[in-house]
Amino acid sequence: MKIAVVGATGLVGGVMLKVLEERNFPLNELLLVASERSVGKQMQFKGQPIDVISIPDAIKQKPDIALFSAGGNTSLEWAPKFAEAGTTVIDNSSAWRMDHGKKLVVPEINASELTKNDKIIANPNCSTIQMVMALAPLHRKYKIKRIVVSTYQSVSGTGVKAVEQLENEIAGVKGEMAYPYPIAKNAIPHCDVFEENGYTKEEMKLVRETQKILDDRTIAVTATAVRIPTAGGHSEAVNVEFENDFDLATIRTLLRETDGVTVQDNLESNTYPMPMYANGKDDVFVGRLRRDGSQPNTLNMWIVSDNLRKGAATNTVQIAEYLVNHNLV
Ligand code: A2P
Ligand code: 11C
Repeated sequence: MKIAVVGATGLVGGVMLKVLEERNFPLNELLLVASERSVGKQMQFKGQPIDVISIPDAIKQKPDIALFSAGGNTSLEWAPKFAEAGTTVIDNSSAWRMDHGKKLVVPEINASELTKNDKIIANPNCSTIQMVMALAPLHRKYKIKRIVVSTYQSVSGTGVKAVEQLENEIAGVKGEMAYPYPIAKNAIPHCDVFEENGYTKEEMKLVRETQKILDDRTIAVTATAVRIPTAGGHSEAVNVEFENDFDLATIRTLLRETDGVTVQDNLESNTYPMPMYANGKDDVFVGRLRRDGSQPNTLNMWIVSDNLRKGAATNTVQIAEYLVNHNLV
């Protein structure tokens, strides 16, 4: 396999390289691709130096798969050109997610939809991935009616500049601002841009992407997305109403049996998921499972995951692994 990582010098690109290395992805050639600014720089993969190349140079080399994390505009412009050259693109930006002809894939849930004809495959948003990982097995058994989700999102979701803003503020150093306000000692109810309906784009991703991945437009979703001063790992308080009644013991069993989900829920030992411990791990951690006594068939839960791993790089690499293992490239 010849694999290209487009956006290799970025935050998610760097984690993609780490994940490819850790999982020993079956590749015999790796192309590291970034903007013209980075062409000629050297990066390391498995201890070997590799020169960063431009997108046009990468297309000429016709990689089998290109993992994209270079922003929505780069994807819109270049993913179709890779696809024309025969490359399968797995795109981490929001550019193609809601496109009718494109699959939006969390491998544990819907990779079986993929065929050889899917040349541009979309990777969902981090907040959506961790939520549907925990909800998909419950939806299959009890059928979800409505989801109310509030997020507590790490600055790493915004990018390097935001991580630097938080570090500078903690160190008491003046620097560039990625947010319109300080983030240290603060909570900013504003992730991504505002849409005309008064919600942020991040909030609407939780609505639209969840319905698409779970393949059920009848699921009602409403979201509030908040940025908090954590360095890695998004958290979510999720209130979910089912059509059918459940018992908590079965919910715990279902989640324990779900690949990629770890239940951390023991009140006696103060065990519950936290971003500090989810950071750097690939699983989605679920805890604080409890019945919502205010209405029937409703569950409260707390979901935490590393937004750069399962929320981005790991999920993208898992899609690539699925394609390779099923001879779809
Ligand atoms: P570069 O480092 O050369 O700017 P992040 O999400 O952390 O900001 O990273 C974005 C990634 O996307 C970087 O690797 C960046 O490369 C890359 N990138 C941004 N714009 C382009 C572009 N027009 N063409 C190719 N790569 C791009
Ligand atoms: C955040 N979820 O934490 C965003 C980052 O749609 O791919 C990823 C944005 C996206 O702000």
